[in-house]
Amino acid sequence: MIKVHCLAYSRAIRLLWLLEDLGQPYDLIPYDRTDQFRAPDALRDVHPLGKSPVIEDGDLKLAESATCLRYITDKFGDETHRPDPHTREFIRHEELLDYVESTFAGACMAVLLPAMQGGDPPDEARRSLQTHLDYVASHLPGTGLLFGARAYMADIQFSYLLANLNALGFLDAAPRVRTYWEDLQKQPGYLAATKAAGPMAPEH
Ligand SMILES: N[C@@H](CCC(=O)N[C@@H](CS)C(=O)NCC(=O)O)C(=O)O
Repeated sequence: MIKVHCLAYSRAIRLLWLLEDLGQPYDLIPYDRTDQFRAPDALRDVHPLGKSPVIEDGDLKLAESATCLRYITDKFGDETHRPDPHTREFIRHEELLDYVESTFAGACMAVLLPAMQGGDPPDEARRSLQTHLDYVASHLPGTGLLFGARAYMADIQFSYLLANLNALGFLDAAPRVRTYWEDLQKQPGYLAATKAAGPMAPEH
């Protein structure tokens, strides 16, 4: 059974969403945040970077949520969380799945970190975020999720950052992205994962 080292309010909840969708049991190892909202030292005993998620499957230990999502779909032969490999949508989905942590997360953290400490994000960071939110919106159809009504891995990957942006009001100027986030929260896997591990974002 896959072991998921899951910090509170973290990207690890993405993996629980996928595992819940697949009906696969998992061993959830929960960690509380410190008073500074950091990972506890115990996570450094699990992985040198001391971050979450980390999964263990037998003697394999993996970090990076996008890699973990791909590992889980491949392990269970799942074909329902990404487009058919013979289609153009397949590589677009791969691009978006990688974009979330490689590029979008940096733009999000530049506003989230100051805001979480009660400060005002720099104008430059706000402008950059808006560029990224417009870019995300450009990939969304008129209604629903990125590739239809069901969540693919890229949708799951977006969820954590959108939860945190929304909690601090940063989706107010991006109405299409906000309805996307509202639709993501109706997905059964999201509901099951947050029931198991708590919300993706703290209340502010
Ligand atoms: N790119 C990594 C990011 C991992 C990461 O930064 N995790 C956060 C939680 S969402 C963490 O452990 N933060 C605690 C800390 O840095 O103290 C991924 O996608 O898994």
